[in-house]
Amino acid sequence: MIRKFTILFVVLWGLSLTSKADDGSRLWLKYDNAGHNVDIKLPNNSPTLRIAAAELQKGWQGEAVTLQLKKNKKLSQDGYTITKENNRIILSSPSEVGLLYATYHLLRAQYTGELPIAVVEEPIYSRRLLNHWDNLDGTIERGYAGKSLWQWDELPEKLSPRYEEYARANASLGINGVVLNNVNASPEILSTTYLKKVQRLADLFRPYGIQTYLSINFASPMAIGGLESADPQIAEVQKWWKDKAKEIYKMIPDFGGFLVKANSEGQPGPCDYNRTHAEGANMLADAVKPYKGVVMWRSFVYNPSDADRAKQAYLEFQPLDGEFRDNVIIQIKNGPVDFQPREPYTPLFGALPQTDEMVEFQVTQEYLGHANHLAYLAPMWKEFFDYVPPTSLDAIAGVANIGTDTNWTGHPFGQANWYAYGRLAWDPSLSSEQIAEEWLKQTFTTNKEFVVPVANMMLDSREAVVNYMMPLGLHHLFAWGHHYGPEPWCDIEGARPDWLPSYYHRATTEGIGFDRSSKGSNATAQYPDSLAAIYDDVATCPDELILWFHHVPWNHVLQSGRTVWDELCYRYNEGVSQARNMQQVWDKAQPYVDKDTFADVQSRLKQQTRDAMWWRDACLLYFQEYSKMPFPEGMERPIYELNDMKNFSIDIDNHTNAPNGYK
Ligand code: BDP
Repeated sequence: MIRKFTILFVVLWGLSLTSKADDGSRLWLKYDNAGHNVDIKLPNNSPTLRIAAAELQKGWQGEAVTLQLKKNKKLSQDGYTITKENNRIILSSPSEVGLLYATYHLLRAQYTGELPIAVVEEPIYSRRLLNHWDNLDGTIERGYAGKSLWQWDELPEKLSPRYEEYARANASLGINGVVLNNVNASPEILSTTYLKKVQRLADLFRPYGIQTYLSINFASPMAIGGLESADPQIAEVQKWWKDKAKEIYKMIPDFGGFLVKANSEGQPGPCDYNRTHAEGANMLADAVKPYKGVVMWRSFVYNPSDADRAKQAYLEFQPLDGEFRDNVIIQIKNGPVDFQPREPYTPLFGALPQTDEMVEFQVTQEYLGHANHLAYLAPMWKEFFDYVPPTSLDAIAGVANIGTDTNWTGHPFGQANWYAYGRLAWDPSLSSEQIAEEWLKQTFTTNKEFVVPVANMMLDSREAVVNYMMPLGLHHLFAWGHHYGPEPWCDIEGARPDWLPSYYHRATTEGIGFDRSSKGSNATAQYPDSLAAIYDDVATCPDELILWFHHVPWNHVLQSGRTVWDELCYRYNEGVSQARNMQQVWDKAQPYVDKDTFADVQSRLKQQTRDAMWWRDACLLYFQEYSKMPFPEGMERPIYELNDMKNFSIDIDNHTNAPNGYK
């Protein structure tokens, strides 16, 4: 239950942040109170409260502030109130970290022009996590903003100043847990050598209210423990994990727990020993239970031989409901395939009434143009919450988009996705628009000549990406390997069929789309009855998802009144126009933005528009081979030949894994 009551006193602070050169490194935390000495009262001098005081001293321009620790039966631990008494602002919370959150609330309000005088806030989830897919060698799986923040070679002796900045940014949003390493986990992370490094980071994050978690490799007892098996039913294996947990908790008493990718994409797991996911998860859960740790067990599993990939997580996990320990949380990707620009929600949500569930969003834009495309993702996450009530979940995770780049996220607007994820993890009822505006005002300027059009551009951007990449429920048309450009024709000998686009689009001269209705794979039956009926019927399935759930003839008439072929042409073109439009909006933003940031975004928008045309031409020319239908009247024509498109490729820069140009 989220309790929330805010009275806003709107004041125009007229803060403009453009006077200074700005390399993006300060994120949305550009506090500057011009040396104003703030009168602050603290209940004690703990590290957390010292951070709160320092933040206020750095950035608060208003009256005196009192922070008070106070039991409040109506508030959860992280909750807080903000009130005003006798010319003092009173921040009150049952916990120190709640006071830190209240501090950030106050500072944010100052920049968004709304001075709160009666606020009651508490987060919807007690676990709000960021997952890093960082490898121990410094690379990041699906990372597009430089290398890993964690300087494993220097730890535990040396601490990069960025760790503290990172913790601060997370705390300012209420993110309170970080998984440091990739789900494709190296067993080494559990070695004593690495645990000492992890301990150092955990110590640093603690005052910011951040708990540390690790991804583990299920075969660790073999890889680093010298055992011959990792079978969860073997006593020695169980003991190994218990001993490991003991070692970890001795070093990190508030360690959060384990994140596990098991029996997925080649990772080891309990199924290697004919055990279930529940047996594997429970063994780990038992090991961390005495210390209040949790196991976040991922449901991202699919086998090449089995039926429809979109059905597999449900098929595997739904029968296990009721078998998991109470400190296991099943971590489920928002969509049933894999972080595509648009997917329906994964039907496993709501199908495990006796098991804790959490959603995994992807903040890094693996399938939405990497760090080159502007795609503001709050609307995508809100769309998920339209179907899966936030209160039905027990926790939330987002796969981070940050790295060692000076501005943290590569694309300056990537910061907005980190910000939006954190804000929604605290309060999923916030609107995409409010979050965009908050971020813009704190990051650039409060001037509404800038904020209004740029927020609108952000709000349309994800739909633009869907349009020029994969409209109407198309999915996974990506080029082999890098998941950046289009390759609907991709066919690699010997490749798993469910890693090839044709598995998903199923284009023939008859029609296009994946029949997941009751006449096909029957994935629709995994949804609650009312929704299943809508998705199952080609006449009621929304156009946005039609090719996800149905295989339809090219001349099938959609709800829009157009044929599938015409609608595809229309949407791909719409996507290109939307990208072009973003360029125009951004040009008008020039007076309000640091010169280098302006040029950087401008150049990325050029690339985005070129890519949009690449996507449109590649997909339409390819599908036209099957539809054999002409482009609709009045529609802009492709400027490439299909063969050009087939030979078109990009270089992936080894360092950032980001595409850096065309060949
Ligand atoms: C896919 C990524 C792959 C990840 C996998 C996962 O392509 O790199 O390891 O998901 O989530 O989206 O486990």
